[in-house]
Amino acid sequence: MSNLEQVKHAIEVRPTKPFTDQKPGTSGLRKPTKTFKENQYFENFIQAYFDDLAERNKDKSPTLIVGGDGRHFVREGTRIIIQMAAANNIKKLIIARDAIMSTPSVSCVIRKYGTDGGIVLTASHNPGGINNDYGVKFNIANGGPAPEAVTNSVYDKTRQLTNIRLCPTLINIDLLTLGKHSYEIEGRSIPFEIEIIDSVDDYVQLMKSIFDFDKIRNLLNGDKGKFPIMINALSGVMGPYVLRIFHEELNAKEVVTVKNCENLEDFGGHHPDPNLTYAHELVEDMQNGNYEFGAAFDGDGDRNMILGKGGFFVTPCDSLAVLAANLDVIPYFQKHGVFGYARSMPTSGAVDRVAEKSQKLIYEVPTGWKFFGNLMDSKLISICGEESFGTGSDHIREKDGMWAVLSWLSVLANIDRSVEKILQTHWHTYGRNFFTRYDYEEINGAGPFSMMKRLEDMCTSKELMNKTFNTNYGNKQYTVKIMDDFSYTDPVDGSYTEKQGIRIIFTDGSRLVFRLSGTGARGATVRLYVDSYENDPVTYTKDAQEMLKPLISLALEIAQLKDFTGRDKPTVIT
Ligand code: G16
Repeated sequence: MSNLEQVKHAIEVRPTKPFTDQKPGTSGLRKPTKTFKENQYFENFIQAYFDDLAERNKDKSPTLIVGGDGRHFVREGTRIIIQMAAANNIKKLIIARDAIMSTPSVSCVIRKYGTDGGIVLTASHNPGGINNDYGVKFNIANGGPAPEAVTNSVYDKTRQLTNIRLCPTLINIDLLTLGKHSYEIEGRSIPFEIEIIDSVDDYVQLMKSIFDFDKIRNLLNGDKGKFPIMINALSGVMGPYVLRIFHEELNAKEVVTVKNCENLEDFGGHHPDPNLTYAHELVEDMQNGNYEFGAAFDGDGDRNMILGKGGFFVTPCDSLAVLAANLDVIPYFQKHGVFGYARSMPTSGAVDRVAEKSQKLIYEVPTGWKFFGNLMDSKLISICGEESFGTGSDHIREKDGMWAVLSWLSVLANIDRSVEKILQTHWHTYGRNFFTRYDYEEINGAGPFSMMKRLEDMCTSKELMNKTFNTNYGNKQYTVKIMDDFSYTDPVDGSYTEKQGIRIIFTDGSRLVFRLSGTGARGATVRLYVDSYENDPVTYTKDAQEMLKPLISLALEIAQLKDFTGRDKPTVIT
């Protein structure tokens, strides 16, 4: 029942100074937490968003979802958003209990409640806490991340901002109790409403409508015996979702071992990025051979890492391809059918082979989940993924870690109980794309930018075209077929984006990609992606790092990476 408070809250217009550095990156604005907390930095960014929203909703007071990944300043940030929303003509905020909601869950509830969008307080896989990172990202009415047209417009407004609007007396809102509240605001013709929801409930309902939970329950602890698995939530937002789905809904406490399922403001010191480096605890747990399957999530629950028995690593590129090839085991796709597939440009071409065989469309988009939204809305694709540990489908408009795990368990329940065997069978059917990513994180100075500039110039001058490189590895030679700076025109709305990464494609189809990360909060992070296809079965069991050695050394030589960055090895290898 809605609870109307009798007090009238006044709107304060507070002067502010614009910042010049509030340009959102790959996925929202990410900065050190302290930056957001000082000098109304957070408030400015939110005000610019509300100004933009007002411009887009001239005849309407929007309703928004608000949630965050539980890191330091998420609860305080939510309280600031409440005060500012009331003063900015927002009709209603639907907020997760305790302000905690995974990114996929935000997307789920935007779609379920039909809201005009949402605000997600997260820096995703970046570490949290007062001395680490914070982030804000805006989602639109389809549930997906705001496209560049919106983020650019918000950015423009951040640079012209002169004041922020808020209701400072709107305090002590109970974020812990489910319910609806209304507040009278001076100068507003309609009350301001808040609803506190249990987003875990909504999300679990969605998962139960997609997957056959009985089948997954039977895999875990059924007629074929126990199938022990390990799930590590890295102290991010996923803990409550993991416990609810695996221990309650699937009733599999006995066989599903969980770790780090308490959501902590500093993620317990974890770097909540589910890769081989930062989720090493899961890798070590899996290496003991006691678990058939392992998975980890990132801070806000949209990324996932999948491991098989003994720590067998499934690259996110292969994960996407395997799921794409086996979607028909999932009731949602049996019902809705499978349209095409999509991947981000640096992601390996493994899913392209699945598309080719199944005669479905495949789209290659720039890095960033926002580029998949139009394709899903237009029913051009059903599943998409990125090498950065993101996999998802058109059930929502964000990548979805839990969805990927339940998809994998569905494949294991229906196809083969071994992750490694599923991969081997897949490679024997489609060939294998060997893939690796080298990250050189948080580099100070201009070096990375100069390196990219030089590579851009090389694209323009075409100086590498048709050039053959000999490597120090046997008689391996590579001839450059294409070198370009990736650009993309959205096939649905025609929007155009450029400078999305340098591609060097060789005559044998192998690819090198260089990009600067758009999610870091300090310094510059260089990413090098290497992708090479083999269809000789003898190679399928080989180690990716060994197989890719010639291409990696060639990449470092072409980019003169050490000279520009001062780094002689990456901080993370995937
Ligand atoms: C975000 C985006 C992803 C992107 C990733 C990596 O992930 O949502 O689409 O692939 O960043 O971006 P970059 O290479 O620019 O760092 P998340 O999980 O951080 O939101």
